[in-house]
Amino acid sequence: MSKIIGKALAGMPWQEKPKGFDKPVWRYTENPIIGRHEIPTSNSIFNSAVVPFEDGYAGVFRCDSLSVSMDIFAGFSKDAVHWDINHEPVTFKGEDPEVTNREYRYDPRVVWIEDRYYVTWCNGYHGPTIGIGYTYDFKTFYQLENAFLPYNRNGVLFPRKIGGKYMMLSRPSDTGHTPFGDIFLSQSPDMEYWGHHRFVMGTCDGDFSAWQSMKIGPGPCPIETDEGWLLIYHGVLRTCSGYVYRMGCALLDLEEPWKVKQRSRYYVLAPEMLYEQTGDVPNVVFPCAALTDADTGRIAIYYGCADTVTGLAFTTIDELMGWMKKYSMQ
Ligand code: BMA
Repeated sequence: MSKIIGKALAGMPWQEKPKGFDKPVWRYTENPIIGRHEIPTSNSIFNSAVVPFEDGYAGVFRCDSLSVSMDIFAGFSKDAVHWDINHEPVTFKGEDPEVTNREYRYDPRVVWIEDRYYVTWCNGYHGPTIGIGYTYDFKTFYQLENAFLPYNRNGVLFPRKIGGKYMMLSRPSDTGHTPFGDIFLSQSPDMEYWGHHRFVMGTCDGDFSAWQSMKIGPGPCPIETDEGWLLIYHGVLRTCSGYVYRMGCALLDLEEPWKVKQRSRYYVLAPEMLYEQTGDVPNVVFPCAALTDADTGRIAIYYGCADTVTGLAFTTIDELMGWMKKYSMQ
């Protein structure tokens, strides 16, 4: 039995694993939980992040508009299933308009660190890079300096300092639909200057684990456990009819999280339902957030489906640890 290190969250969404189901992650029966037109101007709502907030939940959602521009919107919920998403995108306060000027914003992650909620996202600044901001109330947002030079995507913060440093995973990329991508870790004393970059893990050559052979990228903020940091990530295979995005998991060392202790050879979730297989970009499951309950080891994963709608899936710490050990890369 492994243990999640963190808070209890008894009220988080949960459904038991269906009887006879033999995979480690199962979908919410009412999926998708957020449809594509849930706000008046949205073409699609997906790749979004949620956290516990006050007596309910808050989140930052990727809503592409009817002109198909990419932006991030705050939203609130009592039960983490039904969401009220603002009709206007997040605007950031900041000292330098060079930084706060919006080109495009997408694929947010949100995490509570110390005294506030940090938001990271893919931020257009002469190409994609990692934007960082924070909020106390999901009403007023403050933007910090971009973490890196372009080009980079999937900036994902750890929920606490490790060895006195803030830590962020990311996936250096290119200007387009990047045909490569490994996960790296960067460290910062102050959330502004990032360095001490470390390689975490890369793609898998050949067909040993083909679902993650073209590129990989971190998903939800890593989950602290007594055995290490549990990382849920996406992996991509290039097929003759396009990219296919699946979900996998890995276990990173608690003190030196660039060291991989365990990694799943088999994926944990793949596009199989119609809402994952068809949409603006077919065959994509793209995890960006997880709620966890330390008392029971339950995990609720929020993931984008076919770049169009948002899905919810469930697992437990023991399911993922067991799967990784049974179908290990080592
Ligand atoms: C990636 C990102 C994601 C998207 C995925 C599949 O490069 O742009 O936002 O979900 O491609 O299209």
